Amino acid sequence: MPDQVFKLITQEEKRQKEKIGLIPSENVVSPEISKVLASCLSNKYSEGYANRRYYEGNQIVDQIELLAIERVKKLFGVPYVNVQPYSGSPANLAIYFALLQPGDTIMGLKLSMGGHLTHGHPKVTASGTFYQSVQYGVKADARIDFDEVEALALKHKPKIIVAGNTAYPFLLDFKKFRQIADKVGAWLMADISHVAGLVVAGEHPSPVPYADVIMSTTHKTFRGPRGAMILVTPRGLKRDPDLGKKIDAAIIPGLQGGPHNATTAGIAIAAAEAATPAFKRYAKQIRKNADALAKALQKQGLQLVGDGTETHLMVIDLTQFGIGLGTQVAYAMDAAGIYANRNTVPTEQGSPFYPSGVRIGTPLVTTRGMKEPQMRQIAKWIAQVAKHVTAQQLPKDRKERTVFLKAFRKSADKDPVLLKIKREVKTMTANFPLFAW
Ligand code: DSN
Repeated sequence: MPDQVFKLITQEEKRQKEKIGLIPSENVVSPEISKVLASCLSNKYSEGYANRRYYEGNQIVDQIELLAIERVKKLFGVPYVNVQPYSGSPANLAIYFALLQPGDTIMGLKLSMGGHLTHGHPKVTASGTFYQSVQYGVKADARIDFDEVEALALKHKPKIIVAGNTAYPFLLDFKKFRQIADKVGAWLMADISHVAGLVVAGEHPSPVPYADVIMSTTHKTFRGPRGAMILVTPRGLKRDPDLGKKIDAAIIPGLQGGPHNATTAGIAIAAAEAATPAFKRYAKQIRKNADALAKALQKQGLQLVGDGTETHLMVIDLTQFGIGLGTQVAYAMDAAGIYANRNTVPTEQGSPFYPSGVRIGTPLVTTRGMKEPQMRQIAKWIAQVAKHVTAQQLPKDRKERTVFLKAFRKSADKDPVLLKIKREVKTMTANFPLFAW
């Protein structure tokens, strides 16, 4: 009898097929990448690097890792690449470990304004505990406040400035970050996890001319397996010819053991896919879909952080309906067959657990072949859901809130308005395979 896990995987596949995935950091890999992820490569230990491993039997794995490195180098135009990080968070930590001493100062975008935990979020994270953390923010228009970045940099003299984000709808101005980094002699690190696929396709400026070191996860717009890569730029290598070696040493023995070889093979394939004209078309369509979705949401009366998007993502600001309603709107959207994630807005008056926004993006639906007409329909459904469920306000008391949301979640699954949308969503998604490109 097959293991219960297979039954659960079948259910998960059905869920992914029937629902609309709008989490901007999620995507669907090609059948080729799926195949290598399930291959014999995951049987092998390969601590170390090609031609200098601690374990025997890596003749083939060495070739695969070198292939992945060469392809990524060529794709981004950089001289040094490490494809072994397990994911984005350990990769960022590896960069800090390579370049900083404990207690040195790092600077990153505030989590509540679109930054990432690993960019120095204070108290609860390793990056905010082992290092002095200074956090910059955004202006009233939701764009990065470069006056603040400069003032903080001059005051605190960070060793590293992080230009990166997870919920920021605008293009990153790497040149401005570079100018500020140069004023204080800081390393400039770009975290392009969200936009790597857009960068490759020319839909987002490249950090290569400006940053010293670049980190990217490989599974978001880049549409590869879940993993990460660290790129050293020509500028970074000029500043420190040993930078690549330092990054390698920070990964192993610094932070990790054996690399996940199946993932490495998946990165090699993703890099080849990203070099094709089809991928360029895909990235262009991500942007077109994001613009169409943003405009349609606004037409439906919803507000967006920063009034729109220049990338693949946007954050719906629900404060017009009340404070902290992101959780219940995200629950209700899921009940209606559209899954996203709750998110803080820059002017947040709720909390990270009960924030006032919902973050959405178009990489996954674009991979399924959806275009502008589908975006307009999805916007109608989201607006319908938001207006329907925000009439019920979140209780202020913490305990009452938990009880309310538990009951709300249960009732959402039986709500006739949400069930009707769920049926309509299912009819739409039936026409879009998970991987259409
Ligand atoms: N979890 C990723 C995201 O959703 O943006 C970042 O780590």
